Amino acid sequence: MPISSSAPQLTSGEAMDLAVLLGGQGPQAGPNPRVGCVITSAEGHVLAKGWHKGAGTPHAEVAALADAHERGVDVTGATAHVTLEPCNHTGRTGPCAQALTDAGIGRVLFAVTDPGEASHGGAATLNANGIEAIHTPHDGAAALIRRWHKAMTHRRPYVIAKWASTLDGRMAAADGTAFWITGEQARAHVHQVRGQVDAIAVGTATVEVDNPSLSARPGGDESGPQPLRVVIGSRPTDGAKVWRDDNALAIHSHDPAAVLAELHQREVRTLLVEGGPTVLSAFFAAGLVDEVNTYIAPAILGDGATAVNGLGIPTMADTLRLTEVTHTPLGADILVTGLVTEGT
Ligand code: AOF
Ligand code: ZN
Repeated sequence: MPISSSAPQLTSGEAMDLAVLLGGQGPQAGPNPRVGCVITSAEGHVLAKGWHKGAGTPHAEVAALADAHERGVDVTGATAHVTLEPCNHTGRTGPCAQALTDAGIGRVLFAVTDPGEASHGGAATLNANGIEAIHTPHDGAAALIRRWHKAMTHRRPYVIAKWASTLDGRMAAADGTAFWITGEQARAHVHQVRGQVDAIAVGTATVEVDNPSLSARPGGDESGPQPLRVVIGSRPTDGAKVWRDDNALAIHSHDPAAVLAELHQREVRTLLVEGGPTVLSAFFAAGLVDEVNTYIAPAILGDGATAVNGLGIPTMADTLRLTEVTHTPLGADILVTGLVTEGT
């Protein structure tokens, strides 16, 4: 099919921007990264586009090649702009480095090197096949898979610690009641976040006291991908709501590193740790929190459990400070997020 002269002509940076936008349409949760691919002619005309829709579905490059094929577009000698280095392995699907080679692609620009133990090395394979594969770093492409990338390089899930507290840092009242510290908007936001992670962990005490369902209810009802429900600790919690179906897992260990090792085995890439204070504190003490999401309500309790305790920080100079901080008003409450960079 001839390319119309009115087709937009993109610089390689613009083609990668477009690949990032496409990749962003993929699911945030799941074992695989979000990846986009744009194939252009030597002049920068877009020939084909594709993105990865989740584990088990075609990778971005294969989706773009299928797009070209369906529309009868010849990609011989064309340039593929991919947000992640093409994979080099047969996992749930075949190796993209080979698919690009077989399709006659002339050049590959990729933004992030694949950290996967089995999947990395696609650039070397392409080069060996006589196809120039160039690493062209791109901030948007790195941001697209920031959590997944950290999980893969650290061989453990990316950990987000989440809690709701009063202005004086209390997660619950003295009698243990914790419903509801924050208002409706903040609670709705939590459900959005739950839909973007692979698993949610709480301790047995939280299951006993709150009997949470730990589902993602972004529109009020359970919908979209549901996280694996993980209960940490050894106390029995039979009959609790978390056990309503088999998308749940008990881990009889109090060691956060052991919990994460087990979840990594299960291809959990992002974990939301929702409490209570014992579990949250254990993850902080172990240096195994990557990100904090705190919903702060304009309320004061004066008594009751605080979210994080006993970190052994003796003086102000040693305060655990967050970076890349965001503040989002949610009704009367405020969401504060930030990254924990220490020890990473
Ligand atoms: C790519 N393009 O679009 C994606 C890649 O089990 P599989 O076959 O789906 O392989 C998963 C691994 O492949 C994943 O961990 C990551 O290293 C890479 N993902 N690679 O070339 C893509 N999604
Ligand atoms: Zn691939």
